[in-house]
Amino acid sequence: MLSIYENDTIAALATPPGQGGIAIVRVSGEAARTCFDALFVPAGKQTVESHRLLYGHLYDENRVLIDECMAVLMLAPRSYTREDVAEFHIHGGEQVARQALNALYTLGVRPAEPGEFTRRAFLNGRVDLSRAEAVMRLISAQGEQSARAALRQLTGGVSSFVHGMQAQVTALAAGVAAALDYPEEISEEEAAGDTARQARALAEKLSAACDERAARVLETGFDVVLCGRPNVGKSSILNALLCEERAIVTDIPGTTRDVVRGSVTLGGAKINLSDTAGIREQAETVEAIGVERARRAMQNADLTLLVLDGSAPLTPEDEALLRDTENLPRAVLLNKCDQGMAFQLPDVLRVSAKTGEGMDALRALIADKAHLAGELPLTSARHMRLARQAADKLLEAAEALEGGLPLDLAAIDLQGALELLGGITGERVDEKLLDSVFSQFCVGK
Ligand SMILES: Nc1nc2c(ncn2[C@@H]2O[C@H](COP(=O)(O)OP(=O)(O)OP(=O)(O)O)[C@@H](O)[C@H]2O)c(=O)[nH]1
Ligand SMILES: [Mg+2]
Repeated sequence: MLSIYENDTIAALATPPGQGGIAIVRVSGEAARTCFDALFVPAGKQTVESHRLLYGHLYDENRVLIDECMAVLMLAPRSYTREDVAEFHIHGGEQVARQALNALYTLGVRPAEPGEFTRRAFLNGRVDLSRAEAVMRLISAQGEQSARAALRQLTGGVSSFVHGMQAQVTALAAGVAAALDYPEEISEEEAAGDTARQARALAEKLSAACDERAARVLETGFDVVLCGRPNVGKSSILNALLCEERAIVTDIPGTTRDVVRGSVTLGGAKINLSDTAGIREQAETVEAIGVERARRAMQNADLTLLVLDGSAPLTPEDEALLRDTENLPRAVLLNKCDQGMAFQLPDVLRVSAKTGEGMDALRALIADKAHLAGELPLTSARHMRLARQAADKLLEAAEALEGGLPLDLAAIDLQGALELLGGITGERVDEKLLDSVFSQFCVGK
Protein backbone atom coordinates (compact mmCIF):
# COMPACT_ATOMS: atom_id res chain seq x y z
CA MET A 1 0.00 0.00 0.00
CA LEU A 2 2.62 2.49 1.05
CA SER A 3 4.74 2.00 -2.04
CA ILE A 4 2.07 3.18 -4.47
CA TYR A 5 2.09 6.57 -2.81
CA GLU A 6 2.56 9.37 -5.31
CA ASN A 7 2.91 12.99 -4.55
CA ASP A 8 -0.13 14.13 -6.47
CA THR A 9 -3.11 16.05 -5.16
CA ILE A 10 -6.01 14.12 -3.68
CA ALA A 11 -9.54 15.02 -2.66
CA ALA A 12 -12.40 13.35 -0.84
CA LEU A 13 -15.49 13.98 1.17
CA ALA A 14 -14.23 14.10 4.77
CA THR A 15 -17.66 13.83 6.37
CA PRO A 16 -20.02 10.82 6.13
CA PRO A 17 -22.03 10.59 2.90
CA GLY A 18 -25.74 11.36 3.02
CA GLN A 19 -27.70 14.22 4.51
CA GLY A 20 -26.26 16.57 7.11
CA GLY A 21 -25.96 20.22 8.04
CA ILE A 22 -22.56 20.56 6.43
CA ALA A 23 -20.24 18.41 4.38
CA ILE A 24 -16.50 18.95 4.18
CA VAL A 25 -14.55 18.34 1.00
CA ARG A 26 -10.86 18.06 1.73
CA VAL A 27 -8.01 18.51 -0.76
CA SER A 28 -4.36 17.76 -0.04
CA GLY A 29 -1.23 18.14 -2.15
CA GLU A 30 0.71 20.60 -4.24
CA ALA A 31 -2.30 21.78 -6.22
CA ALA A 32 -4.49 22.43 -3.16
CA ARG A 33 -3.79 26.14 -3.20
CA THR A 34 -4.39 26.52 -6.95
CA CYS A 35 -7.67 24.64 -6.61
CA PHE A 36 -8.69 26.86 -3.73
CA ASP A 37 -8.03 30.01 -5.74
CA ALA A 38 -9.63 28.60 -8.87
CA LEU A 39 -12.92 27.48 -7.32
CA PHE A 40 -13.53 29.62 -4.24
CA VAL A 41 -14.31 33.33 -4.25
CA PRO A 42 -14.25 34.95 -0.79
CA ALA A 43 -17.03 37.44 -0.11
CA GLY A 44 -16.27 41.12 0.44
CA LYS A 45 -12.74 42.25 1.10
CA GLN A 46 -11.49 39.17 2.94
CA THR A 47 -7.93 38.23 2.17
CA VAL A 48 -6.88 34.64 1.79
CA GLU A 49 -4.56 33.66 4.61
CA SER A 50 -3.47 30.26 5.80
CA HIS A 51 -5.61 28.84 8.61
CA ARG A 52 -8.30 31.45 8.23
CA LEU A 53 -11.89 30.36 7.74
CA LEU A 54 -13.49 32.43 4.99
CA TYR A 55 -17.04 32.89 3.87
CA GLY A 56 -17.72 32.93 0.14
CA HIS A 57 -18.93 31.03 -2.90
CA LEU A 58 -17.79 27.87 -4.59
CA TYR A 59 -17.91 27.69 -8.37
CA ASP A 60 -17.19 24.89 -10.81
CA GLU A 61 -14.58 25.13 -13.58
CA ASN A 62 -17.12 26.87 -15.83
CA ARG A 63 -17.90 29.51 -13.21
CA VAL A 64 -21.27 27.98 -12.44
CA LEU A 65 -22.17 28.48 -8.79
CA ILE A 66 -22.07 25.25 -6.76
CA ASP A 67 -22.72 26.50 -3.24
CA GLU A 68 -22.42 29.23 -0.71
CA CYS A 69 -19.84 27.97 1.77
CA MET A 70 -17.00 28.42 4.21
CA ALA A 71 -13.49 27.51 3.11
CA VAL A 72 -10.08 27.32 4.68
CA LEU A 73 -6.58 26.94 3.32
CA MET A 74 -3.96 25.31 5.54
CA LEU A 75 -0.51 25.65 4.09
CA ALA A 76 2.24 23.09 4.66
CA PRO A 77 3.57 22.04 7.04
CA ARG A 78 0.87 23.14 9.49
CA SER A 79 -1.78 20.77 8.23
CA TYR A 80 -3.02 17.27 8.91
CA THR A 81 -0.97 15.79 6.07
CA ARG A 82 1.87 18.33 6.28
CA GLU A 83 1.01 19.18 2.68
CA ASP A 84 -1.02 22.16 1.51
CA VAL A 85 -4.61 21.39 2.44
CA ALA A 86 -7.82 23.12 1.35
CA GLU A 87 -11.21 22.42 2.89
CA PHE A 88 -14.60 23.48 1.62
CA HIS A 89 -17.39 23.40 4.20
CA ILE A 90 -20.41 23.11 1.96
CA HIS A 91 -24.06 22.31 2.56
CA GLY A 92 -24.77 18.68 3.39
CA GLY A 93 -26.29 16.51 0.69
CA GLU A 94 -24.66 14.33 -1.90
CA GLN A 95 -25.37 16.47 -4.92
CA VAL A 96 -23.37 19.50 -3.77
CA ALA A 97 -20.44 17.37 -2.62
CA ARG A 98 -20.37 15.51 -5.92
CA GLN A 99 -20.32 18.76 -7.88
CA ALA A 100 -17.50 20.10 -5.74
CA LEU A 101 -15.46 16.94 -6.17
CA ASN A 102 -16.10 16.84 -9.92
CA ALA A 103 -14.89 20.41 -10.22
CA LEU A 104 -11.70 19.42 -8.41
CA TYR A 105 -11.22 16.37 -10.65
CA THR A 106 -11.38 18.55 -13.77
CA LEU A 107 -8.45 20.48 -12.27
CA GLY A 108 -6.35 17.30 -12.20
CA VAL A 109 -7.00 16.28 -8.62
CA ARG A 110 -7.62 12.57 -8.11
CA PRO A 111 -9.96 10.84 -5.62
CA ALA A 112 -8.17 9.87 -2.41
CA GLU A 113 -7.75 6.21 -1.51
CA PRO A 114 -9.21 5.08 1.83
CA GLY A 115 -7.02 6.38 4.62
CA GLU A 116 -4.75 8.23 2.24
CA PHE A 117 -4.76 11.55 4.12
CA THR A 118 -3.58 9.77 7.25
CA ARG A 119 -1.09 7.72 5.24
CA ARG A 120 0.40 10.98 4.01
CA ALA A 121 0.50 12.29 7.57
CA PHE A 122 2.55 9.19 8.46
CA LEU A 123 4.83 9.33 5.43
CA ASN A 124 5.49 12.99 6.06
CA GLY A 125 6.49 12.18 9.62
CA ARG A 126 3.61 13.92 11.32
CA VAL A 127 2.40 10.82 13.15
CA ASP A 128 3.97 7.42 13.72
CA LEU A 129 2.33 4.26 12.47
CA SER A 130 0.54 3.41 15.70
CA ARG A 131 -0.93 6.92 15.83
CA ALA A 132 -2.00 6.72 12.21
CA GLU A 133 -3.77 3.47 13.01
CA ALA A 134 -5.33 5.11 16.06
CA VAL A 135 -6.96 7.72 13.84
CA MET A 136 -8.59 4.90 11.91
CA ARG A 137 -9.70 3.19 15.09
CA LEU A 138 -11.09 6.37 16.55
CA ILE A 139 -13.13 6.95 13.42
CA SER A 140 -14.57 3.45 13.52
CA ALA A 141 -14.79 3.08 17.32
CA GLN A 142 -18.07 1.69 18.59
CA GLY A 143 -18.73 2.57 22.18
CA GLU A 144 -16.95 4.93 24.47
CA GLN A 145 -14.54 2.33 25.79
CA SER A 146 -13.04 1.51 22.40
CA ALA A 147 -12.96 5.21 21.55
CA ARG A 148 -10.96 5.76 24.72
CA ALA A 149 -8.52 3.01 23.77
CA ALA A 150 -8.10 4.53 20.32
CA LEU A 151 -7.66 7.98 21.78
CA ARG A 152 -4.99 6.68 24.14
CA GLN A 153 -3.22 5.19 21.13
CA LEU A 154 -3.60 8.46 19.26
CA THR A 155 -2.16 10.51 22.08
CA GLY A 156 0.85 8.24 22.04
CA GLY A 157 0.07 5.68 24.76
CA VAL A 158 1.19 2.90 22.45
CA SER A 159 4.18 4.86 21.18
CA SER A 160 5.43 5.66 24.65
CA PHE A 161 4.95 2.08 25.83
CA VAL A 162 6.84 0.80 22.77
CA HIS A 163 9.57 3.42 23.13
CA GLY A 164 10.00 2.43 26.76
CA MET A 165 10.36 -1.23 25.78
CA GLN A 166 12.74 -0.33 22.95
CA ALA A 167 14.96 1.62 25.32
CA GLN A 168 15.21 -1.36 27.65
CA VAL A 169 15.92 -3.86 24.88
CA THR A 170 18.41 -1.44 23.37
CA ALA A 171 20.22 -1.27 26.69
CA LEU A 172 20.48 -5.07 26.73
CA ALA A 173 21.63 -5.21 23.13
CA ALA A 174 24.16 -2.49 23.83
CA GLY A 175 25.58 -4.49 26.72
CA VAL A 176 25.93 -7.58 24.55
CA ALA A 177 27.44 -5.58 21.70
CA ALA A 178 29.95 -4.01 24.05
CA ALA A 179 31.02 -7.43 25.36
CA LEU A 180 31.42 -8.61 21.76
CA ASP A 181 33.45 -5.62 20.69
CA TYR A 182 35.62 -5.40 23.78
CA PRO A 183 36.08 -8.98 24.98
CA GLU A 184 39.17 -8.07 26.98
CA GLU A 185 37.22 -5.59 29.07
CA ILE A 186 33.86 -7.33 29.60
CA SER A 187 33.72 -11.10 30.10
CA GLU A 188 31.07 -13.07 28.24
CA GLU A 189 29.73 -14.56 31.46
CA GLU A 190 29.39 -11.14 32.98
CA ALA A 191 27.35 -9.93 30.01
CA ALA A 192 25.26 -13.09 29.77
CA GLY A 193 24.10 -13.55 33.37
CA ASP A 194 22.01 -10.50 34.02
CA THR A 195 21.03 -9.99 30.39
CA ALA A 196 19.20 -13.34 30.22
CA ARG A 197 17.19 -12.56 33.33
CA GLN A 198 16.29 -9.08 32.08
CA ALA A 199 15.37 -10.39 28.63
CA ARG A 200 12.92 -12.81 30.24
CA ALA A 201 11.41 -10.04 32.35
CA LEU A 202 10.93 -7.85 29.28
CA ALA A 203 9.36 -10.74 27.34
CA GLU A 204 6.89 -11.19 30.16
CA LYS A 205 6.06 -7.50 30.20
CA LEU A 206 5.37 -7.55 26.46
CA SER A 207 3.11 -10.60 26.71
CA ALA A 208 1.25 -9.07 29.63
CA ALA A 209 0.57 -5.99 27.52
CA CYS A 210 -1.40 -8.10 25.03
CA ASP A 211 -4.85 -9.43 25.78
CA GLU A 212 -6.66 -10.82 22.75
CA ARG A 213 -9.97 -11.05 24.48
CA ALA A 214 -9.89 -7.49 25.79
CA ALA A 215 -8.84 -6.30 22.35
CA ARG A 216 -11.72 -8.09 20.71
CA VAL A 217 -14.17 -6.68 23.25
CA LEU A 218 -12.91 -3.18 22.51
CA GLU A 219 -13.13 -3.78 18.80
CA THR A 220 -16.42 -5.61 18.38
CA GLY A 221 -18.14 -5.49 21.77
CA PHE A 222 -18.85 -7.72 24.76
CA ASP A 223 -20.97 -10.77 23.88
CA VAL A 224 -23.77 -11.61 26.31
CA VAL A 225 -26.02 -14.62 25.74
CA LEU A 226 -29.40 -15.16 27.41
CA CYS A 227 -30.19 -18.83 27.92
CA GLY A 228 -32.54 -20.97 29.93
CA ARG A 229 -35.43 -23.36 29.47
CA PRO A 230 -38.49 -22.28 27.47
CA ASN A 231 -40.88 -19.61 28.74
CA VAL A 232 -38.74 -18.31 31.61
CA GLY A 233 -38.67 -14.80 30.05
CA LYS A 234 -35.40 -14.62 28.10
CA SER A 235 -36.89 -12.68 25.22
CA SER A 236 -38.69 -10.37 27.65
CA ILE A 237 -35.35 -9.57 29.32
CA LEU A 238 -33.69 -8.98 25.94
CA ASN A 239 -36.45 -6.54 25.00
CA ALA A 240 -36.19 -4.78 28.36
CA LEU A 241 -32.41 -4.35 27.97
CA LEU A 242 -32.75 -3.12 24.40
CA CYS A 243 -35.72 -0.90 25.30
CA GLU A 244 -37.54 -2.18 22.23
CA GLU A 245 -39.71 -5.13 21.24
CA ARG A 246 -37.01 -6.97 19.30
CA ALA A 247 -37.90 -10.58 20.07
CA ILE A 248 -41.36 -12.09 20.00
CA VAL A 249 -42.76 -12.77 23.46
CA THR A 250 -45.67 -15.18 24.04
CA ASP A 251 -46.74 -17.49 26.80
CA ILE A 252 -46.18 -20.47 24.52
CA PRO A 253 -42.98 -22.35 25.42
CA GLY A 254 -40.64 -22.56 22.41
CA THR A 255 -41.46 -19.15 20.95
CA THR A 256 -37.90 -18.22 20.11
CA ARG A 257 -36.42 -20.60 17.54
CA ASP A 258 -33.30 -18.83 16.33
CA VAL A 259 -30.76 -16.50 17.90
CA VAL A 260 -32.10 -12.93 18.13
CA ARG A 261 -29.47 -10.22 18.46
CA GLY A 262 -29.26 -6.59 19.48
CA SER A 263 -26.66 -4.18 20.83
CA VAL A 264 -26.70 -1.58 23.59
CA THR A 265 -24.10 0.62 25.22
CA LEU A 266 -23.73 0.07 28.94
CA GLY A 267 -21.15 1.92 31.01
CA GLY A 268 -19.41 3.06 27.84
CA ALA A 269 -18.96 -0.46 26.48
CA LYS A 270 -20.69 -1.91 23.46
CA ILE A 271 -22.72 -4.94 24.53
CA ASN A 272 -23.93 -7.49 21.98
CA LEU A 273 -26.93 -9.34 23.36
CA SER A 274 -28.18 -12.66 22.00
CA ASP A 275 -31.50 -14.19 22.96
CA THR A 276 -31.68 -17.91 22.26
CA ALA A 277 -34.19 -20.71 21.94
CA GLY A 278 -35.33 -22.16 25.25
CA ILE A 279 -33.34 -25.29 25.98
CA ARG A 280 -35.35 -28.50 26.35
CA GLU A 281 -34.95 -32.10 25.30
CA GLN A 282 -38.21 -32.89 23.48
CA ALA A 283 -37.94 -30.17 20.86
CA GLU A 284 -39.12 -30.79 17.29
CA THR A 285 -36.72 -30.34 14.35
CA VAL A 286 -36.64 -26.57 13.94
CA GLU A 287 -36.59 -25.93 17.65
CA ALA A 288 -33.88 -28.58 18.13
CA ILE A 289 -31.63 -26.70 15.71
CA GLY A 290 -32.34 -23.55 17.73
CA VAL A 291 -31.38 -25.36 20.93
CA GLU A 292 -28.13 -26.47 19.32
CA ARG A 293 -27.40 -22.85 18.33
CA ALA A 294 -28.20 -21.70 21.84
CA ARG A 295 -25.65 -24.11 23.27
CA ARG A 296 -23.00 -22.98 20.81
CA ALA A 297 -23.69 -19.30 21.58
CA MET A 298 -23.21 -20.01 25.28
CA GLN A 299 -19.81 -21.58 24.69
CA ASN A 300 -18.54 -18.52 22.81
CA ALA A 301 -20.05 -15.84 25.02
CA ASP A 302 -18.13 -13.42 27.20
CA LEU A 303 -21.00 -13.71 29.66
CA THR A 304 -23.91 -16.14 29.86
CA LEU A 305 -27.05 -15.01 31.61
CA LEU A 306 -28.83 -18.15 32.79
CA VAL A 307 -32.47 -17.23 33.23
CA LEU A 308 -34.63 -19.23 35.65
CA ASP A 309 -38.30 -18.72 36.45
CA GLY A 310 -38.06 -17.73 40.10
CA SER A 311 -41.80 -17.97 40.64
CA ALA A 312 -41.98 -21.72 39.96
CA PRO A 313 -40.01 -24.59 41.53
CA LEU A 314 -36.68 -25.53 39.94
CA THR A 315 -37.01 -28.24 37.31
CA PRO A 316 -34.47 -30.96 36.44
CA GLU A 317 -33.80 -28.99 33.22
CA ASP A 318 -32.91 -25.90 35.27
CA GLU A 319 -30.59 -27.98 37.39
CA ALA A 320 -28.91 -29.45 34.32
CA LEU A 321 -28.38 -25.92 32.94
CA LEU A 322 -26.97 -24.73 36.25
CA ARG A 323 -24.44 -27.55 36.06
CA ASP A 324 -23.69 -27.00 32.34
CA THR A 325 -22.91 -23.31 32.82
CA GLU A 326 -21.00 -23.71 36.06
CA ASN A 327 -17.60 -23.29 34.44
CA LEU A 328 -18.60 -20.58 32.00
CA PRO A 329 -18.49 -16.87 32.83
CA ARG A 330 -22.11 -16.61 33.91
CA ALA A 331 -24.67 -14.88 36.05
CA VAL A 332 -27.93 -16.49 37.21
CA LEU A 333 -31.14 -14.47 36.97
CA LEU A 334 -34.34 -15.35 38.80
CA ASN A 335 -36.98 -13.77 36.60
CA LYS A 336 -40.67 -13.15 37.29
CA CYS A 337 -39.86 -12.03 40.84
CA ASP A 338 -43.05 -9.96 40.67
CA GLN A 339 -44.93 -13.24 41.14
CA GLY A 340 -43.15 -14.16 44.36
CA MET A 341 -40.19 -16.46 44.83
CA ALA A 342 -40.62 -20.21 44.86
CA PHE A 343 -37.02 -21.07 45.85
CA GLN A 344 -33.71 -19.54 46.89
CA LEU A 345 -30.22 -19.87 45.41
CA PRO A 346 -26.98 -18.17 46.39
CA ASP A 347 -25.43 -15.52 44.12
CA VAL A 348 -28.42 -14.78 41.94
CA LEU A 349 -29.99 -11.59 40.73
CA ARG A 350 -33.75 -11.24 41.15
CA VAL A 351 -35.35 -9.47 38.23
CA SER A 352 -38.70 -8.92 36.62
CA ALA A 353 -38.84 -8.18 32.92
CA LYS A 354 -42.46 -7.28 33.48
CA THR A 355 -42.11 -4.63 36.20
CA GLY A 356 -38.49 -3.66 35.49
CA GLU A 357 -37.40 -4.62 38.99
CA GLY A 358 -33.70 -5.50 39.17
CA MET A 359 -33.08 -4.39 35.58
CA ASP A 360 -30.78 -1.54 36.64
CA ALA A 361 -28.80 -3.97 38.76
CA LEU A 362 -28.59 -6.29 35.74
CA ARG A 363 -27.32 -3.46 33.54
CA ALA A 364 -24.73 -2.59 36.18
CA LEU A 365 -23.66 -6.22 36.41
CA ILE A 366 -23.14 -6.50 32.64
CA ALA A 367 -21.33 -3.16 32.46
CA ASP A 368 -19.08 -4.23 35.29
CA LYS A 369 -18.10 -7.50 33.60
CA ALA A 370 -17.55 -5.72 30.29
CA HIS A 371 -15.43 -3.03 31.84
CA LEU A 372 -12.12 -4.78 31.63
CA ALA A 373 -8.80 -4.07 30.16
CA GLY A 374 -9.69 -0.51 29.27
CA GLU A 375 -6.17 0.51 30.15
CA LEU A 376 -4.18 -2.14 28.30
CA PRO A 377 -1.32 -0.64 26.29
CA LEU A 378 -1.76 -2.85 23.21
CA THR A 379 -5.21 -3.50 21.83
CA SER A 380 -4.72 -3.74 18.09
CA ALA A 381 -4.16 -7.15 16.50
CA ARG A 382 -1.14 -5.98 14.54
CA HIS A 383 0.58 -4.52 17.61
CA MET A 384 -0.08 -7.64 19.62
CA ARG A 385 1.30 -9.92 16.92
CA LEU A 386 4.53 -7.90 16.73
CA ALA A 387 4.80 -7.65 20.53
CA ARG A 388 4.39 -11.42 20.86
CA GLN A 389 7.03 -12.06 18.19
CA ALA A 390 9.36 -9.62 19.95
CA ALA A 391 8.74 -11.45 23.24
CA ASP A 392 9.66 -14.74 21.53
CA LYS A 393 12.90 -13.22 20.27
CA LEU A 394 13.74 -12.04 23.77
CA LEU A 395 13.14 -15.54 25.12
CA GLU A 396 15.37 -16.99 22.41
CA ALA A 397 18.05 -14.51 23.38
CA ALA A 398 17.70 -15.52 27.04
CA GLU A 399 17.98 -19.20 26.14
CA ALA A 400 21.05 -18.59 24.01
CA LEU A 401 22.70 -16.68 26.85
CA GLU A 402 21.79 -19.27 29.45
CA GLY A 403 22.94 -22.09 27.19
CA GLY A 404 26.38 -20.53 26.88
CA LEU A 405 26.01 -20.07 23.11
CA PRO A 406 28.12 -17.40 21.40
CA LEU A 407 26.99 -13.87 22.23
CA ASP A 408 26.46 -13.07 18.56
CA LEU A 409 23.37 -15.26 18.58
CA ALA A 410 21.79 -13.38 21.45
CA ALA A 411 22.74 -10.11 19.78
CA ILE A 412 20.89 -11.16 16.62
CA ASP A 413 17.79 -12.10 18.63
CA LEU A 414 17.81 -8.81 20.52
CA GLN A 415 18.19 -6.92 17.27
CA GLY A 416 15.26 -8.92 15.91
CA ALA A 417 13.16 -7.97 18.93
CA LEU A 418 14.00 -4.30 18.37
CA GLU A 419 13.02 -4.46 14.73
CA LEU A 420 9.70 -6.07 15.60
CA LEU A 421 8.98 -3.39 18.20
CA GLY A 422 9.97 -0.75 15.67
CA GLY A 423 7.38 -2.27 13.36
CA ILE A 424 4.67 -1.16 15.79
CA THR A 425 5.55 2.50 15.46
CA GLY A 426 6.82 2.08 11.90
CA GLU A 427 10.39 3.17 12.40
CA ARG A 428 13.82 1.62 11.89
CA VAL A 429 15.98 1.08 14.88
CA ASP A 430 19.47 0.01 13.78
CA GLU A 431 20.72 3.57 14.08
CA LYS A 432 19.41 3.76 17.59
CA LEU A 433 21.35 0.71 18.64
CA LEU A 434 24.58 2.17 17.30
CA ASP A 435 23.96 5.49 18.98
CA SER A 436 23.26 3.78 22.23
CA VAL A 437 26.42 1.68 22.14
CA PHE A 438 28.65 4.67 21.58
CA SER A 439 26.88 7.23 23.72
CA GLN A 440 26.14 5.21 26.83
CA PHE A 441 29.23 3.05 27.04
CA CYS A 442 32.64 4.63 27.38
CA VAL A 443 34.31 1.22 27.14
CA GLY A 444 37.29 2.32 25.10
CA LYS A 445 38.14 5.26 27.35
N1 LIG B 1 -45.14 -12.09 35.53
C1 LIG B 1 -44.10 -12.07 34.70
N2 LIG B 1 -44.22 -12.63 33.48
C2 LIG B 1 -43.16 -12.59 32.67
C3 LIG B 1 -41.94 -11.98 33.06
N3 LIG B 1 -41.04 -12.11 32.03
C4 LIG B 1 -41.69 -12.78 31.06
N4 LIG B 1 -42.96 -13.07 31.42
C5 LIG B 1 -43.96 -13.80 30.64
O1 LIG B 1 -43.50 -15.10 30.43
C6 LIG B 1 -43.90 -15.57 29.12
C7 LIG B 1 -42.68 -16.05 28.32
O2 LIG B 1 -41.83 -14.94 28.07
P1 LIG B 1 -40.72 -14.97 26.94
O3 LIG B 1 -39.92 -13.75 27.10
O4 LIG B 1 -41.32 -15.24 25.60
O5 LIG B 1 -39.91 -16.24 27.42
P2 LIG B 1 -38.69 -16.97 26.68
O6 LIG B 1 -37.80 -17.49 27.74
O7 LIG B 1 -38.09 -16.11 25.65
O8 LIG B 1 -39.45 -18.20 26.01
P3 LIG B 1 -39.00 -19.09 24.73
O9 LIG B 1 -38.62 -18.18 23.63
O10 LIG B 1 -40.19 -19.88 24.44
O11 LIG B 1 -37.88 -19.94 25.19
C8 LIG B 1 -44.62 -14.42 28.47
O12 LIG B 1 -46.01 -14.60 28.65
C9 LIG B 1 -44.15 -13.21 29.26
O13 LIG B 1 -45.08 -12.16 29.28
C10 LIG B 1 -41.87 -11.39 34.37
O14 LIG B 1 -40.86 -10.84 34.80
N5 LIG B 1 -42.98 -11.48 35.13
MG1 LIG C 1 -37.94 -16.34 23.66
